Amino acid sequence: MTAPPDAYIGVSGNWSDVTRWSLARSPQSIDNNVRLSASGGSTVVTLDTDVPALQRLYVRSAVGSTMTLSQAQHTLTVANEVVVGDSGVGAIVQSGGIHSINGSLYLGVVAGASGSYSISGGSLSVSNRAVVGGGTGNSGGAGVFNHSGGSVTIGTLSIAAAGGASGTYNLDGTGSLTAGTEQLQGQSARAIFNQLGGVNQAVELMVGGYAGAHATYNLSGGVLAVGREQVMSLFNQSGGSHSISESMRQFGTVSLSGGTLSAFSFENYGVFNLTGGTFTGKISNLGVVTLGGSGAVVLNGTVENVNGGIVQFAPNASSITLSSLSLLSGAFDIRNTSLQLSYGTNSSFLSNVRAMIAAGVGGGAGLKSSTVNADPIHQGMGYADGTAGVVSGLPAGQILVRPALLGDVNLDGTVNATDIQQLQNRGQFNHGPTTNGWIDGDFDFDDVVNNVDIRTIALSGNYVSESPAPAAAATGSPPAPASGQVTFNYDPATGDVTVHLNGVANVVDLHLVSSGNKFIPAKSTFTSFATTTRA
Ligand SMILES: [Ca+2]
Ligand SMILES: [Ca+2]
Repeated sequence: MTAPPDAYIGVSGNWSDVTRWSLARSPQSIDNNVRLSASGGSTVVTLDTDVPALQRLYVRSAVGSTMTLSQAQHTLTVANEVVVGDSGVGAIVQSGGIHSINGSLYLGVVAGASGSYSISGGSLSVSNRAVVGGGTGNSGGAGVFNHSGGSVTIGTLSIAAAGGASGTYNLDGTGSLTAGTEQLQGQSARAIFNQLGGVNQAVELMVGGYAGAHATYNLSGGVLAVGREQVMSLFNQSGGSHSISESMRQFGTVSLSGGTLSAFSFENYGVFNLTGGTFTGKISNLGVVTLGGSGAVVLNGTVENVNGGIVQFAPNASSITLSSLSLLSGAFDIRNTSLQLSYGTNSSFLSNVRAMIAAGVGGGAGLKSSTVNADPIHQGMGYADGTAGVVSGLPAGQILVRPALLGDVNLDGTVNATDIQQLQNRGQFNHGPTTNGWIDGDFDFDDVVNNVDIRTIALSGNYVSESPAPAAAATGSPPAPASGQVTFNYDPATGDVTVHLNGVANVVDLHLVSSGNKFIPAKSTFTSFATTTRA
């Protein structure tokens, strides 16, 4: 049996004033629909008594007027749902007391209507859904939740849940929000969560229900602690503490410019901008990670590129210095990806990068490549400054770091006579006084180019002769190379490998290593070399 609605009528007053109610009594638990309806101006109903469990409570108004329920004390319990703003403008203002909803709360339910909930003290609990902007159908109005104090506990928080609905949750001060799931949906209008302070704890946080959703979480202060998090649109953090105890899956854009962000696991499929603040954790990067900016960046963990992920420094060259990027633990793993660094006018950048690579190669915190580490015989951490003019297409002011074949000093992907020529042109072989780098032929980061580095090339087997094999080669008579240039020639017809010194006098040893001990010195010819055969 359905009881008739009980409706509050007239001007501002107290809940307990029976003369204000259409049934000439205060609402009772048998009332299915209790309506606070303002027909003109601004009407405030003050809760001045405990209210027995109601079925449904509506706070609404005619267009152009406002209805507000004010609670500073007492207990208000609703068994089914509370609807604020299913027409006109509705508001609940709570500064104390207990408001318990054993169902759902809706703010701003239909197009053109708006509903707000402002809490600065006391407690609100919603066991099912709290919808800020949207109702049970497919349309919605504007919902706002202002939370500056008191505690709010919600089963599922949905912001801008329906098409056309917009919703904003503002958390600040000493407000405490605890929820099972928080969804910033933003189907066609925007869902926004602004956290300037307070504490927000959720088992699961979703920023944007799908790719292209209009959802934004802005964190500038306070604490956000979640178990799982998924971002499909925007997350901007400029301050505060943001921790993810389980997993973050990021398909949109996450920007960290201040504060702390820590994640047990962080999968980046979208764009992750670290321009300031501290990130702690491991980033598995399948998208784009951009490091550096106007603020100091601390990366306290590991970046691993997976399947084509890009890690790069921000293009704002002059503001980036390596001293503002700290790899406190773990490493910056570029895997098989090229890392291009814009350093502007910072003249110490190259040596800093070189030091980070050396540290990473040595196993410490630094730049490293797990691809290189898995194949140390053939690969090394190649790097070059565009200013040197030896890497094609690399402009001045940029540094390229990439896994490279040992010996590929010009980073073109091949070790051939061009690289040997570059070694000679750079003139750093056994030349002590200057610090040497990859482009000079120093592959072991000891600052000098010597026999150890040359031996590294030889042992790698990376060298390929790109001299075209003329017809004469088939007869075992390769063309004579230029004077002063050591070359290797491989004759595919005979399998012979011939070393031509061509007047170079300082080659002191030559190592030939075969797989399976099949190399037979007695069948080889050595000219101008002493040979040693290993047992
Ligand atoms: Ca090369
Ligand atoms: Ca060296």
